[in-house]
Amino acid sequence: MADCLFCQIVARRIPTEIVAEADGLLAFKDVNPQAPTHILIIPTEHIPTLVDATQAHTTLMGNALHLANRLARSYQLTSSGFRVVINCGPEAGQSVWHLHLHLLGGRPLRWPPG
Ligand code: DGP
Repeated sequence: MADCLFCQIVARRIPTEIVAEADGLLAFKDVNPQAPTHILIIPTEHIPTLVDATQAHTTLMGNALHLANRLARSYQLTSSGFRVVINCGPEAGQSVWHLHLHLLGGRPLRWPPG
């Protein structure tokens, strides 16, 4: 999608600190980090929101969680803990309409979120 920011990142048209690429997924550092580790995991395919993910995306979504697991290990977050978040829709604060998982860690994370 030409007008999608994250599709532009997938196409390498916007410079980004990419940390992993595998299984139809790209992981890169969030430009506005909310924790010492804040990584976004996106499908390279344009899927606007979690609501648009279908049964055909089951493996992709499983791989996204597995990549979050792998990155949490490589950023040494597993002992202290970490959070994986998908904001879906306006009231959840979704601002980029390309499905993404946030991997957050490296500081205490409050619950419930604001
Ligand atoms: P959300 O609010 O859940 O839609 O999260 C979108 C995230 O995307 C937000 O934490 C900031 C991040 N972001 C927005 N634009 C860019 C960008 O150009 N590069 C990178 N690396 N992250 C971006």
